[in-house]
Amino acid sequence: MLLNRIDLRDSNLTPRELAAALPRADQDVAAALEAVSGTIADVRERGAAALRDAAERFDHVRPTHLRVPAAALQEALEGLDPAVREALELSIAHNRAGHAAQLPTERDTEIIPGGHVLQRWIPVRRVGLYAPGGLAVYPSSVVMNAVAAQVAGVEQIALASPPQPDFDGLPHPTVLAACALLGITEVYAAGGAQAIALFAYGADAADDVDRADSLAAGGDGRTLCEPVDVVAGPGNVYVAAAKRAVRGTVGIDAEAGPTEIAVVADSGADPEYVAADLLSQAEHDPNAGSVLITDSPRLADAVDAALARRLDATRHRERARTALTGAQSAIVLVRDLDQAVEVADAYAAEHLEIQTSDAAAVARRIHNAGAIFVGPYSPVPLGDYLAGSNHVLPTGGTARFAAGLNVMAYLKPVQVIDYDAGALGAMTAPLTALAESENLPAHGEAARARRC
Ligand code: HSO
Ligand code: ZN
Repeated sequence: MLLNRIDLRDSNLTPRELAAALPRADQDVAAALEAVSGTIADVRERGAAALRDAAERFDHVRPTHLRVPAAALQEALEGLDPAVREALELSIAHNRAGHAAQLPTERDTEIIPGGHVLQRWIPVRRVGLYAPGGLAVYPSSVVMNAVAAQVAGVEQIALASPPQPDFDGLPHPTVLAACALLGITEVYAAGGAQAIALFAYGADAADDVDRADSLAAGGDGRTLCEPVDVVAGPGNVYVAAAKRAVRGTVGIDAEAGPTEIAVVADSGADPEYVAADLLSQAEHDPNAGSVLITDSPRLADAVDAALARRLDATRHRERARTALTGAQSAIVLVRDLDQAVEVADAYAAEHLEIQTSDAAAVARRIHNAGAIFVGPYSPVPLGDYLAGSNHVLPTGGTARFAAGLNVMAYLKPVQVIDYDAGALGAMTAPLTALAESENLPAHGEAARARRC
């Protein structure tokens, strides 16, 4: 057997015991926080000079251009494989449609005659997006991050991605090309915690190249990057730690952990589909989690066998095998679909597939998942690229309380209070009573001063 088995068919666990029984990778953000604090302080103090030193140390290249020149973005777009370009354009179009559906509408409520509260949704002005460049390069994540911000109405979008030794210290050309397709022109060659610090605190130019790049981009010739209001985007544990460190100075979307997939499947599911989907997320990372929840021991055996076969044939078999055989992956045997739903909710997967008869009805019963994929023809990789849904999703069980990246990450609900004299007059007595009860008489005086 490839995957661990957890047999819950005869168990009657409390919610806490159930959560502890389920497999999960742990990610020590607190330890990483210590590791990144020096880098963050250095970027805050020395700006661009610190970014170059950090790049040399962590990315093994000293970038000439920290701000990617417009010509490099254009060149990357021209060099992009036409099939990839077409696919990225399709992904952008689908995501625009999917995210437009998330936009909340302004609503005015007349609380009392003449007294209105208007609910507005105001986009943050400036965001910094991070696109990782470690084990894999993710132009699709550029699309996911940026489209949500663009649909939300964010005015200024900057993006950072690690400098690559093979590309002259610029970010990967596919990432640059994706930026060009999205109309993002402010791009930095910066990775890891240093990129997050750059966005949180901004940075001054350090040398003549920085100054020339700033002027060429319409800047003041002194500043490399202005601070942003929100930092978003996935990354490794150091990026997660850096986000934790700057949270409060800026808004952040979430701290991403290793990716994970759970599949709820019954005896009618196709074991090849289930195995292929479990493997698809395992290829991301040796720490990725793949979990099958099923009431059919026969399906469990068939999926395990299919996985073993597929694993031998797949390109990233080494890291996928580590992921699938690790303690974070398992087949969980349950009594019935009711228990399957209970287990899926307790696990709160980043991605949850439902491959059962009447999958839509089972999906409706789920409370906790970053995104839910219904039926045999909605595999997670469809959501990773083209479904029109966002693939930046809550990991590590945080789907109990957190959502995937969406337009709300970039919008602030602001209430606008607009009362006329009659409406204020009607509120003056109860307002005074409450102010006196809190021993704040000047509050009541502010209302009475209007004499209405
Ligand atoms: N499955 C990943 C996202 C991704 N997949 C990017 C391919 N590229 C986390 O949701
Ligand atoms: Zn993926």
